[in-house]
Amino acid sequence: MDLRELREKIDRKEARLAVIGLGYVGLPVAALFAEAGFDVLGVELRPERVEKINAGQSPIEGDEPGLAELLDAVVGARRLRATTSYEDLRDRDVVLIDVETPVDETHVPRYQALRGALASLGPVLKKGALVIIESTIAPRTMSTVALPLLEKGTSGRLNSDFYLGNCPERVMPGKLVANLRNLSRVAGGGSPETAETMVALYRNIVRGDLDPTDWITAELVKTVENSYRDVQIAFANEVALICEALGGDVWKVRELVNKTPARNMHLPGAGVGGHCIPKDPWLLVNGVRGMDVPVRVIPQARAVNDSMPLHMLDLLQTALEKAGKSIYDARVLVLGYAYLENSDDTRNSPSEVLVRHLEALGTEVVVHDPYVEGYQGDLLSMARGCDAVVVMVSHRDYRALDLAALKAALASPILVDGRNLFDPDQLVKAGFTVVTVGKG
Ligand code: SAJ
Repeated sequence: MDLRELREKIDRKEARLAVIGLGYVGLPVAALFAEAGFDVLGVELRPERVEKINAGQSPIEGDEPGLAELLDAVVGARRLRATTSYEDLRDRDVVLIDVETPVDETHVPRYQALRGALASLGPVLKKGALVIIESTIAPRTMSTVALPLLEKGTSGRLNSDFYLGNCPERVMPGKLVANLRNLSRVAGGGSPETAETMVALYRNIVRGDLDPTDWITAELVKTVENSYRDVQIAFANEVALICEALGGDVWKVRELVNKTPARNMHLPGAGVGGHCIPKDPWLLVNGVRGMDVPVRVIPQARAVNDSMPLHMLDLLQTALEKAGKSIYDARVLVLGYAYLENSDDTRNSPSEVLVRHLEALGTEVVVHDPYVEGYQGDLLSMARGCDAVVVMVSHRDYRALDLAALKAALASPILVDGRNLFDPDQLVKAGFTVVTVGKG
């Protein structure tokens, strides 16, 4: 099968698709292509997930609007099936790869899952099939990792025995299906014709722009867009530290700065968590590892953002000492353990860093989070006898907090606000000592 024949099969929706890795990216993508009318096979290593999916149930935690119904419909219509066996991929014309691409504690990408998927796929890949990596990868990964592994596994050559593309995903927990349908995507092909074929394929599920390009551009776009956000947040955090030292109010400064055209100062805060923003800058930086490129701003921005949970600890320690208390034997209530407001996702949570350091000091820590298993419960009873409260996440639930009741429960009315969630005047009126990040 050559690319023209594959293109025709895609246009007739006769192309048989596969998705390797049925996680929070792969599963919705598989379901959307099945809903569009394709026969989709999902390959997933975890048998319990395969079983659940083949029963039409979503194994994905959290509230994902539209996913459960979508899955139930396409599995019921027998257009989506899951398996643990790579052998079943032999008749697939297009194979999407959606496996994890983490970076380790030394900020080096760990491609075990990606290498494993490619090494298993090569020997069973149908001649002339199109392989598309959707995972976020460091620039040059397509040419230095994916291509060699597929050439070896297929004993074939690119753009004749197989075709290869990179189409980075742009999903977000809580909006998996909506983001996949609506956000634009970059289709990086191993040839212009491959990129065009990718656009024709994704047009079946994507309403946003589909921009054909090459591998390196696709790899750069995804890692750059998240590095951009990380650097912007770090800038806001650094301005917050300057404002604290000068008696300024970064929240007011930001509001007035953003009145200037072409300014978009981001939100300072208690830290930067999640599965994308803390990781993708390191993937970008790794794209030029070993090359003589002076990469400074991006790593420094990571350092600034990673320091913010510790800055929260400093603000807390100072507030306690001013009240004649010692952090070492204080009891502290931490509000929010998720990495993002109104989410149950705790990956790379700034709160985890703060709690670990507080406990290392001997502080007694109580953590509340209305969305995270294990941290739910009655906030006021958790506040009883605490010497301070630290707001780490701006969950909507906290806006309705009865401040008088909170003050009555606390041993000392100290509140450190890492997300400018509360109006300080209201807190002072309620008798609190307030410290807000970015306010001197
Ligand atoms: N944060 C700040 N200040 C800000 C924005 C975020 O401190 O101005 C913190 C958040 O509290 C959180 C972390 O950064 O701890 C990440 O927040 P996020 O809003 O970037 O949410 P994510 O991690 O889910 O980012 C995703 C990304 N989407 C993809 O990778 C496909 C990101 O590119 C999007 O910009 C972001 O969602 C979004 O805009 O919602």
